[in-house]
Amino acid sequence: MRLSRYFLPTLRETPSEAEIASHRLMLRAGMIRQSSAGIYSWLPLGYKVLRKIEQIVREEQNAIGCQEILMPTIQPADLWKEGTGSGRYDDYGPEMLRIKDRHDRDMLYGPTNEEQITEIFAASARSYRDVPKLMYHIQWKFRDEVRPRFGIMRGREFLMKDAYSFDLNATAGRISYNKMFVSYLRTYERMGLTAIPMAADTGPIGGDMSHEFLILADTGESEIACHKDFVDRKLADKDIDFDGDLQPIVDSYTSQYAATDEKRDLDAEKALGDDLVTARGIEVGHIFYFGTKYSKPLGAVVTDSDGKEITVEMGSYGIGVSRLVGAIIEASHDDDGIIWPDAVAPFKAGIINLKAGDDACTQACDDAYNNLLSKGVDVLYDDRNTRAGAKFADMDLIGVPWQLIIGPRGLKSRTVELKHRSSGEREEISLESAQTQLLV
Ligand code: 5CA
Repeated sequence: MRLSRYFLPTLRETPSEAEIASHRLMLRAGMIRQSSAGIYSWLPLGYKVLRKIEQIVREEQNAIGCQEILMPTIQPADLWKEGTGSGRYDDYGPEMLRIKDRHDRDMLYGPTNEEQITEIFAASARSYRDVPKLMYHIQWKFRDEVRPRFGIMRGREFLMKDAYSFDLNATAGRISYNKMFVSYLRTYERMGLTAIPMAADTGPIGGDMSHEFLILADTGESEIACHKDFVDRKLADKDIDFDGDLQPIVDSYTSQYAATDEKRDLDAEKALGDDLVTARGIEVGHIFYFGTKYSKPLGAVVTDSDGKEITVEMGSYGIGVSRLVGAIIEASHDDDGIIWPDAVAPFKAGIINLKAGDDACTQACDDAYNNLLSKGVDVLYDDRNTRAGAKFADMDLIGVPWQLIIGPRGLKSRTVELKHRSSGEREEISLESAQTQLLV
């Protein structure tokens, strides 16, 4: 992409309404634009990152046999009402956006999809052969939050991955829960994040087992406490057999102390002594096991091998896809801007033409750009006729991991500078080897 043609409305000034770094940087980097409180448009750069995060989430869900579907954003209220549905229509309160269609029928903009998916499953499930099943979708949700804030971090409209499991009994349900638990650890790791699973309250979703996944950040909304081993913990086993027994991995994570505000245990914390870390965290995922809470009222029943009717056991598993964009920035930025982890970076490399008016320099930049593009490297080429200083600042602000800086002086000896955004290191190397380095 040539920057001269790219819609990248960056801001020099810090927007006054933004209280935290990620919100500030997303506005300054031209990633989003507010439409109304807690509702945002995603501009090219922001949307590119959102799609990369979404794709990692998708790949990891597919890897555990969870199947992608797409349910609508608008649902009939009957699915939620007492008598015809789950019965939580009234309990959900003012967070739910309630709508009437032209026939005066009650509809709603989905804040989550337990009811909808249970209806879909119940319509065709017959016997024990129809379970286990895992399904997910990645769809916009609406919750009329009391205090939408921090940009897309606590939005009213936000993108969520929500998955649902259907099993014959609690033992099988636990296996599905464990699959998601371990898959989440892997999903966040791929994005360069260390997420800590913490026992959590279930809130309006319900159920008796639940874990939140939090990443540590000073600006997080939750106060947490955990064993210090969690802080940089990585999954030890990279080749996880998801059809094998995952309980030991789950146990190894859940046996160490980690709790959000409402679940904190001061005695346990005292016992940890110097091993205790208290911090703030951002909730990037939440998983629930709630048995028959939805399958019972919505009639999701199968017969077992003896022909006896069994109400299926369910769980639901959410990841805040749009929130992750902000969470990653909170975890990875400096005074100059965003530092994208490679896996979610909007572009792998940038080319900075230090002298757009110089024919030889422009030719060298054009050639490098075309060469890298032809080899499949996603490059942002700053071909604008502006000051070098402004180009450096923009490339750092939007956080491009590798920056190829090409100027007439270096070109005399066919050398260029290759800058690594995260380490800040700059290396003078030949134009050719700089390009080779970007191919790996
Ligand atoms: N049905 C369940 C799981 S599928 C559910 O809705 N869980 S949730 O309420 O915890 O939301 C799942 C994830 O969505 C949260 O962990 C959080 O990362 C994200 N999320 C929730 N509310 C918002 C919001 N207002 N703005 C941005 N992300 C949000």
